[in-house]
Amino acid sequence: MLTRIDHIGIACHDLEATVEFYRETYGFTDVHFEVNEEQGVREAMLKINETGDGAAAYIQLITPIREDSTVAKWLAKNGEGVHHIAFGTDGDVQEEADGIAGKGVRVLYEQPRRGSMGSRITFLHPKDCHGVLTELVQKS
Ligand code: CMX
Ligand code: CO
Repeated sequence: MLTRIDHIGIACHDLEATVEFYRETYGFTDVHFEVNEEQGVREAMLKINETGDGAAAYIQLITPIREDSTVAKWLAKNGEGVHHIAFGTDGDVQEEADGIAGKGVRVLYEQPRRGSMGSRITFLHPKDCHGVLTELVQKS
């Protein structure tokens, strides 16, 4: 089952400056930096809240580390802004993806890949989701 918004992915040009904006403006001070070579991004996960069941929601700021990164292509076309939304799953992300694929939505990866903080992630094609690139996340 999809149980929550895990994060909103926002593409930006200057990661440090954008982190500073979220820190200064909203007081989101809990930040985790990571490089994901496979995804071609450097990212900052800013924690928004901590719910009673231990789940948290995040803002994921992403900036490309390579020119052929999908995020570099997206930024060149659209400029900075909301790039994707991510739903958290309470169980196996592949099972969730298989169920969604069975409804005719293209899942981008055959097997889940590594996401932030040891999570397992996969993506649904934006053209099958009314224009929204959608990620599924299983926490580690
Ligand atoms: N949101 C909505 N629509 C998008 C989109 C996005 N983020 N990215 C691309 N599209 C649309 C484009 O606008 C384009 O539409 P038109 O044909 O109408 O112009 C169409 O999808 C094809 O786009 P493209 O620029 O040719 O891009 P590609 O097909 O090469 O790649 C996608 C698109 C979704 C397959 C690719 O971005 C992808 O594999 N994404 C998943 C991985 C990812 O985004 N990683 C970064 C985040 C990592 C993380 O969250 O940890
Ligand atoms: Co993401």
